[in-house]
Amino acid sequence: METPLAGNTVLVTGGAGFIGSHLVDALAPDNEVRVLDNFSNGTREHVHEEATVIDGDLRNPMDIQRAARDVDVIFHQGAVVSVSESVDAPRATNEINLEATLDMFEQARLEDARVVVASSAAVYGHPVEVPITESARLEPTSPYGVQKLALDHYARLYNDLYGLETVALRYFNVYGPRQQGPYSGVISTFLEQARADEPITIEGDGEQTRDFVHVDDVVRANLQAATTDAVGTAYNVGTGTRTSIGELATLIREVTDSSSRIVHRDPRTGDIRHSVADISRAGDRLGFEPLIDLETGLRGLVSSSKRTTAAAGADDDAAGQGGDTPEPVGTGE
Ligand code: UD2
Repeated sequence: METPLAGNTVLVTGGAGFIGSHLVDALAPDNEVRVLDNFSNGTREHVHEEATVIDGDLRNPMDIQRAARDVDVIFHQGAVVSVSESVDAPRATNEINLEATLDMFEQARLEDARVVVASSAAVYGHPVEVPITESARLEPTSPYGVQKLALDHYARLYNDLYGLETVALRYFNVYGPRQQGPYSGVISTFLEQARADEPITIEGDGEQTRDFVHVDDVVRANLQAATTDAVGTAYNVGTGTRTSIGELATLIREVTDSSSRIVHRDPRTGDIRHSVADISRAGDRLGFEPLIDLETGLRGLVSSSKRTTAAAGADDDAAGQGGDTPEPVGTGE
């Protein structure tokens, strides 16, 4: 991937996680990369070998201080990404998602570093209309969404009040290799079901829509945010294309060549009906353009997990065990 950022010292928090580890892969060839992760959800094997790993906790200001020393750019991806966990524990998740972000901003001021921070489509809650622009109503429906909204506002405020260079990226439904953990998102759930020839379970009527954006496009948006002059604001990061969950189920059956049945169960309580990004601000000011359409992304995902499975099988064979280890599924920022 073409990297507009080179010769810098950068910190990626959550750099062992889903999005963070892909970002590290893109940055490592041309930059000095540090990763701060506590490996609660991240995976050490996913961290690029040239990155320096700091096994630390976002709740510990000393770890933040150590990780951010002399950096030029901080990509703050580390977070508790589970909406349901935030509902169960608003206070504890706020500590990680919001308070630690404030510590990160404070440290960035001392270091005079730019901060690109992971925000979320969760800031919008139930949208009044789609596609959603950045100036749409902000009414989150979960503590997670409130935490992301607060950090998104703080990013703008730190730019306004203190001149800190900040950019908040509001991710829509991100998917791609290495998505893992108990809170995995519909694409990895459907892929697992299709591969196991189990029924693909649609929650509700399947007419609800989402904007699925490939992690490589999300990485591109981060790199553009790291070099843009248009700081102090938030950008939607999606594709601008809406896909219904029913269409997704059919597509996943196709790309996996599966004969799984598609079944319906009860809708999720409080589910967002339609969500799709208006990406014109990111297009105009960052030059952001998503390059991977859903079908291409899903086909890539299927073949990359086949390669992972084959490699794991070969390793196991070498150890005399045989075996079949699928790519783990889940989410992370
Ligand atoms: C996404 C983000 C979340 C938050 C939220 C804000 C992911 C993984 N999550 O949640 O972090 O930002 O947006 O609005 O990107 N579904 C099924 N069958 C399944 C699983 C899911 O039908 O087995 C449906 C589910 O009911 C929903 C849709 O698929 O309508 C997407 O679900 P999701 O959990 O992947 O993501 P979402 O949009 O709720």
